Amino acid sequence: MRLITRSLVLLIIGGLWSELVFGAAPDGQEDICTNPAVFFCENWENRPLGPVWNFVGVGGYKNNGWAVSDSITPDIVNTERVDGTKAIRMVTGANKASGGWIDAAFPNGAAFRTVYWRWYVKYSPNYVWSPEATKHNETVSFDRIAGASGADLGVFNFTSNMGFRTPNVVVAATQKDFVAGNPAAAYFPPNRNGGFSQFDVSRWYCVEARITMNTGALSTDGYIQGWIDGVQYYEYPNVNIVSLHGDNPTHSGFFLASYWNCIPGGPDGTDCSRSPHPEIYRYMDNLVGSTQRIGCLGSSPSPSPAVQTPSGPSSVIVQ
Ligand SMILES: [Ca+2]
Repeated sequence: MRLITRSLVLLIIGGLWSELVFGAAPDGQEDICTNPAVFFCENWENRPLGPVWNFVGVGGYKNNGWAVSDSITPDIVNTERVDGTKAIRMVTGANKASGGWIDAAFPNGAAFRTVYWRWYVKYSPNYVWSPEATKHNETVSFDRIAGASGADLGVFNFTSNMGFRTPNVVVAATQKDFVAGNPAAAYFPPNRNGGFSQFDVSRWYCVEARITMNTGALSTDGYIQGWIDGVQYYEYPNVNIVSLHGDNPTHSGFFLASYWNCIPGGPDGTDCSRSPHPEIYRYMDNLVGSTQRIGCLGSSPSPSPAVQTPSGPSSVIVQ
């Protein structure tokens, strides 16, 4: 599943940012960023236009700054936005598998068993979905023994797999069923409120994932929920999310990918001769990480349901 090889270098510069905030959030961030439960914010408003490379490692309010893989893309644009004037444009070049990734460690070295994270996403009018996997965003989770030099145990959120456009709220390449050769069991597709068939192009969506890691490597006390435009389409209590590299896995950062798996694949899914596509964009804005439900801009989200009927991902047929 995970075809990106990378050496994660989390650049942390700058000083301490005051948590004592009154009124509007600093750096032009959205108001919810002043909530004590919110630990991460990025809406690109205090970032320069052009390549993200321009501000690699530069932090801000509840933001440690980004590590960047490519000097050209992704970039900050003013042609699309949810708030303010700017958004990030994730670029997948014509007949390419990737246009670069960026990632950020949580401020103050924080790591959490449970994270909620919400962002807005919009696909360009010419966007096409991969016949294998269209990546999206991921939580970063390291091997607890090896640390940042070890394997990334993160889980992808709102990805699409096997040529189908239905987004799966979590795809974990280190989930036990995935490792055992049954990747569909780790997809966690929409299973509530009539399901959600696909993202359309040329419109913004508000998406939010809640991921509670399992405590034991093989235990099934993880919990997954997901919302699109404030509607809960995903509900998976009692699941195993990460199975390798020990007990008590945690989330420690966010990762934004432009990756698009090509067939037949080549060594890293980079031979796109049999899966040609144009240059395509995925815009994103208003990224927030929290230990509580976030909701969409201008909304008051309902709390997470307290009691749910157990249903593991293996019982769901992937469409
Ligand atoms: Ca913005």
